[in-house]
Amino acid sequence: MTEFSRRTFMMSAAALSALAASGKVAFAELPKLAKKDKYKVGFAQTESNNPWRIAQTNSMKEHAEKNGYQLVYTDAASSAAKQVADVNSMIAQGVDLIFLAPREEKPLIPAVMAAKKAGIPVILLDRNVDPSLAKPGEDYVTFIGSDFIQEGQRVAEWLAKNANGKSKIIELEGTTGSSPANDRKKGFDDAINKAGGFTILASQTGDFARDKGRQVAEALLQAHPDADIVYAHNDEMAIGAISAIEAAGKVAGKDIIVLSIDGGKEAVGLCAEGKIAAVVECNPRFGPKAFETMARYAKGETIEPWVKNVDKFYDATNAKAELADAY
Ligand code: GZL
Repeated sequence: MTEFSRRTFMMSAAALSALAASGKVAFAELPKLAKKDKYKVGFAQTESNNPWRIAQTNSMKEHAEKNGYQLVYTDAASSAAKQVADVNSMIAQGVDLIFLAPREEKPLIPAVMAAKKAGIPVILLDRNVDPSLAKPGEDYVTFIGSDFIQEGQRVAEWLAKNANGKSKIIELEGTTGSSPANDRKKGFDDAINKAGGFTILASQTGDFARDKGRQVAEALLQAHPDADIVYAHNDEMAIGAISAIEAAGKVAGKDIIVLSIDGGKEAVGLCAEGKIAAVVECNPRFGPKAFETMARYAKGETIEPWVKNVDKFYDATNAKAELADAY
């Protein structure tokens, strides 16, 4: 370290400690939530382009109403930049707490930090932020959601036991940079490679969307006519892939095994029909646990860093019987 930079470092360290001692600059602690009867709560949603997102939003609106809270709801229309702006507008409106489903792991960090700086607690729902950039219990209260790595692993473990000789995989990834896409890929790929005997021919994002999933599946099936397994990170892309499989003159469930995650009614119905082989649930009904966690935090409880959702599993053995309970 040069003499100049050493002196600069010493000066800034001294200045910072003086400021901290003055109480003027708190090294922002995790904001608390005062106990009140009525709250103004923000919910920053990523988009409303699929049944999963709509089910999550409905659950949050229903439970905000049940609690008698004012809900400030925003829809980022599939734009992380807009979601950051949405959070900043909630901060400007002086909400008491923000529920945030960060569309992608990194771009939403500034929003999380801005809320913390403004003294507004954030609870992450459904999707997470990059853990190297923001921490539960320090920068936000907690993450409420599923174990996406485990979801991918469960699909791979089912496939390893039930492939019956099929082995050539096309993978349809979720939204690039989102925690479910990153972790469902990691969980599945690591487990299927460990099982041995399978090849992932291609892996490409369909952005969790039905038509994009169909288009990508169409292109990859043409490029890889020997593919006999499709692993989709969500139901929408799995259903899109079934259209592509049928357009290619093949039979889903016979020529090609289709695997999915989410467990919505349509996919579980297709599982009961045999077109989808297995679905790991990722339940979107966050309302009850979101507002229960908020109430615990308002009472002064220390919340665990991850409030983990438990996911069901559907295949031919239970899809018909459990269809009524699917979201
Ligand atoms: C998962 C959630 C994902 C769903 C998709 O928690 O973020 O986003 O799996 C949805 O269907 O688009």
